[in-house]
Amino acid sequence: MTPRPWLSRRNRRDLGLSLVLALLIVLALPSPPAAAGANLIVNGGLEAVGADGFPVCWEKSGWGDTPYTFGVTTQAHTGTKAMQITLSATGPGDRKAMMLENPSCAPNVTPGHQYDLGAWYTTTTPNTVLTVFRRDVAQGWVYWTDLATLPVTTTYQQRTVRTPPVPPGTDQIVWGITIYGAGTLRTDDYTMEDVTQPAPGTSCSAGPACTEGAWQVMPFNTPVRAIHAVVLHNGDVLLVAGSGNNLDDFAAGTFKTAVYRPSTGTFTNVPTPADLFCAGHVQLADGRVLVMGGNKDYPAADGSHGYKGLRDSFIFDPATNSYTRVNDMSAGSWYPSATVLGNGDVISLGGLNEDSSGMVATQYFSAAQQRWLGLGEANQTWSFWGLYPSMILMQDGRLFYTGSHVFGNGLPGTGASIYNYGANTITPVSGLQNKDQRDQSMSVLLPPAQDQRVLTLGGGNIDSNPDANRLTDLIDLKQANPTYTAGPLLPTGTLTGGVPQTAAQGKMYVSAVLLPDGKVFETGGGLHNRADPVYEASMFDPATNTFTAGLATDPVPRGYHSSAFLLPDGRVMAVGNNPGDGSFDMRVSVYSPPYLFKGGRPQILTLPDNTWDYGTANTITVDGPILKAELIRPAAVTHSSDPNQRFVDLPMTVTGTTISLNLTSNPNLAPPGWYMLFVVGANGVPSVAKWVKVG
Ligand SMILES: [Cu+2]
Repeated sequence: MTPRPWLSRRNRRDLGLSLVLALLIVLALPSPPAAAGANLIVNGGLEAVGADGFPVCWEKSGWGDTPYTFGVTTQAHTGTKAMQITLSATGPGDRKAMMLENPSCAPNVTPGHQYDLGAWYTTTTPNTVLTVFRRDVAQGWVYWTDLATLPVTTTYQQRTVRTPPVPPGTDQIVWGITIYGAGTLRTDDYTMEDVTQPAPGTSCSAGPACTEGAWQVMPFNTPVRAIHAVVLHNGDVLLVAGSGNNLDDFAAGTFKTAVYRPSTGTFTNVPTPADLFCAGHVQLADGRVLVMGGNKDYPAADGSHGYKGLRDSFIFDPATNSYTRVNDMSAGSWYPSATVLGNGDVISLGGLNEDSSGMVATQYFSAAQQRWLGLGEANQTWSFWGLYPSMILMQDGRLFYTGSHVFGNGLPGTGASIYNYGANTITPVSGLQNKDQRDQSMSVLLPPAQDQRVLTLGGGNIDSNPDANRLTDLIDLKQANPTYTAGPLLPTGTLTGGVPQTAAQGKMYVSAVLLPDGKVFETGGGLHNRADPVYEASMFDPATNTFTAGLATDPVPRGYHSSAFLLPDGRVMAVGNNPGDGSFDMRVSVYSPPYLFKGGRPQILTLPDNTWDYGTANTITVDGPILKAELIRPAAVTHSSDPNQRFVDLPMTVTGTTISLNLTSNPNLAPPGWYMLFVVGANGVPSVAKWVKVG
């Protein structure tokens, strides 16, 4: 290849610029190695822009005196933004659309791995080139290589090119497209994927991330206080604040919702018709989200009343990003539960009523009638279930109240029970440890749902405010008279983000996320009422009933009003934190579990039919050996409560790379709705999900 005279000058210029930017912008964020199979580019679609109107995590780079224009154009490949550079003459010098050399923007890479770099572009000059820089642990940012010249095209074309193996001592790269001839270049929709296939028997080469996973804090914030999070079947994430625990916003009638698109890092604000702060929410069978109750009033300054529950209810439609009102509930509901049943109906229990007393009705939403039944139409026990009671649907249609709840003591008696709506009975369940210190514990139906086992983790008590505990409890709901048994203690955490503490720390406000490899990721939490975040994360294995301690911890504290949930690409997203000083953490963290550092991910190549009936076999094709397949119901989580989270095993019939997946005939094991379909390769690495509609 002919040496290009401008190469050395260009590199010098870039390094100077990068130093300035690094000083101005860089936060000391942890830098996880690359996660295989996901798009590693932050803001690859260029839709998220900063105050200057330029895409977040991108920069205008280049050198020389040739006149040029460099900006954002609406003539995009997708969305409404692309970068456009026009150079008036051919050299000397160039202009480059480059990724920022900033730890939270630059993609992390693993030495020895190869990556496919892709971009959509138009160009009127053949004098363009895809250029890559690498961060050398010893030398800092250095030029690495030019990978491709982009042929002239007036309509958007995609160019994808594979890197050579990343040199030793490299931890990040940035890349972009350079124009050095007279003409106009537009670029959009950048992608980057780890395509390394591990040699048989080769272990992970990503260092600590191989066993701990790795967190990355996104370079943007949520525009709303993310108290409620619902993963939608189009891959977006609904984030609901309502008044967001902010009295001024409540007084002003300022209620907020935003929809986050993980693939672009963009947020869409959604008009919010009522104060949905501390409402309930659940996905309906068609993928719309039923939102119920919320906040009618904050406590009176004179103490004459506490929080009051709204009766309002809405359906959020991901197709239009809008709320539509349905009929009112039969009682006000602040902190209500929401569980979808095998027939697609929804039961809501607990919370505070319109007069701030305990809500004792069973509120029942009929899917067929698309309305809440009146009090007299639903079976009633007139029992108070507490706030956000965790009510998990059992395979026989009954609801298991796990004892996880929000605020203060547990319910009288054993603190856990089984509720039979049809028979109108409540049967106590014994064995839950320390039931009055399980405030803001979390309960999950363990993978697979067919095993009918529930794990309850941690908890505290905001009234008596002891140190939160490390207790866990396990129960097998297949037993005739199930009782809880003590599980292993949660691993100890730290209070200061890495500095070991002498005291063993437990946690309330804990999050537990079902992962596609069949394990449960446990993260976040705090030691006391809206105070003392605990930095600890672990992996629970339902097959052995043990925790693996010492996983990477979220750099952001995640206490009251925080949530963590699974994204369709196999990563975990965490939002929210609302400590006692009334502040709210708007940062977004994303966790890549250890399985994303083990090289090639299996792919679901075809899914001929994504609407599955109960008891049917459904064919997919994949690109290699598959260990297992499952459906995971997308999150609808708030306050450590997501009783609908479930992992439904799909027994397989394998014929080479054609696999027949058998869906259970029991709707109580997989209530109707949209699910994420994952396949898991022989090395325990899951695919990216495809969406399947059940029922
Ligand atoms: Cu709340």
